[in-house]
Amino acid sequence: MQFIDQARIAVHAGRGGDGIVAFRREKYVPAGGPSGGDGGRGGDVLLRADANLQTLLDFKYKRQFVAPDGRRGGPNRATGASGDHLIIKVPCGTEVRDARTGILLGDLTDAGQELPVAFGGRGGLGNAHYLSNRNRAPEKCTEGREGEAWLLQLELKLLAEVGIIGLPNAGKSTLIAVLSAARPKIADYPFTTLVPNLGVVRRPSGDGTVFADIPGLIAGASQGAGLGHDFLRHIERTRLLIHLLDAGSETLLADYGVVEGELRAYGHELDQRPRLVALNKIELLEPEALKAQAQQLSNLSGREVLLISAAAAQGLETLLAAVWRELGIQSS
Ligand SMILES: Nc1nc2c(ncn2[C@@H]2O[C@H](COP(=O)(O)OP(=O)(O)OP(=O)(O)O)[C@@H](O)[C@H]2O)c(=O)[nH]1
Ligand SMILES: [Mg+2]
Repeated sequence: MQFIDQARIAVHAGRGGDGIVAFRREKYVPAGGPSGGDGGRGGDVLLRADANLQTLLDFKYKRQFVAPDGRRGGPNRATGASGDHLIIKVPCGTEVRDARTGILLGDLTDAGQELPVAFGGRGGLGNAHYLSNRNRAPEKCTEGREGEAWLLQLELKLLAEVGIIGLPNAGKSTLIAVLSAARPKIADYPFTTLVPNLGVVRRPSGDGTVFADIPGLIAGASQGAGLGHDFLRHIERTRLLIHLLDAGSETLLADYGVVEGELRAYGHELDQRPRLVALNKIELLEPEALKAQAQQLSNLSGREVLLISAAAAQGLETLLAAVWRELGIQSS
């Protein structure tokens, strides 16, 4: 699945309708006064958060959005119809910036939330407005104003509820592949994963929960080393992290420390995020050696250590049960 989490769109609100010049012409009314109506307002452009959308993919194909113009004024002081507002649906969690200045215009977090991004132009005034004692038959009217036009930068932070983190090669992509329909690249070299992979894992209730396989973190990721920093940003909104480690590593405790240290260094309270610790590739170890590794890691982390093999599909049910428990989702 391709995941686009940035898009740039141009929005143009409707132009106001023009005011018009008209005079009353009625039977038995000799000198009809000015009766030109005002133009209608141009339509606004609004963004609305929609729970059914998960990506900004649609904006790859459609990037220009123009709201309808207001209509011209009519005779008999009739005001022209206003342009309808144009509503653009975006996924929940979309941040909206002015693309030129980078200024944050809003953050659409909740379904149904709306953000006006371009206001329609005012309608022009009809000549009925210009009636005065000195001028009983004004020929003057004004044009509608142009609607606002903006270039917007949309950014969607991944709304994965569960992030899988760990050093390169820990088996994060293998795990998301075995849990979901995601088919990320898997290889025995570090930094195979360059952008987060999302996968939907079915909950016991039938709904899905989005898991994200985050590119490997290395020491210094929080300062921008490796690929980690960009993607630490993406896990800011996860509710739960699975810290995955390679059970066969000879530096297991140091491995654990590196990733935890990066979470702390990144800030934004990432290190406060609930997390599970899982040892992967357990099928490669003798039971005694595995027990020793798990015990040491449990002592260091102060957490229960889950034992899994993503490749051999072992321990996955226990892992998922722990995930649902942490998320407060009933398992069956
Ligand atoms: N034996 C064994 N190998 C595994 C297991 N899980 C993953 N691997 C292997 O470990 C290597 C790395 O797996 P990936 O899933 O690409 O690791 P990753 O954590 O996504 O790595 P990066 O994307 O580089 O951060 C691959 O060769 C996998 O086949 C496992 O449970 N057992
Ligand atoms: Mg990977």
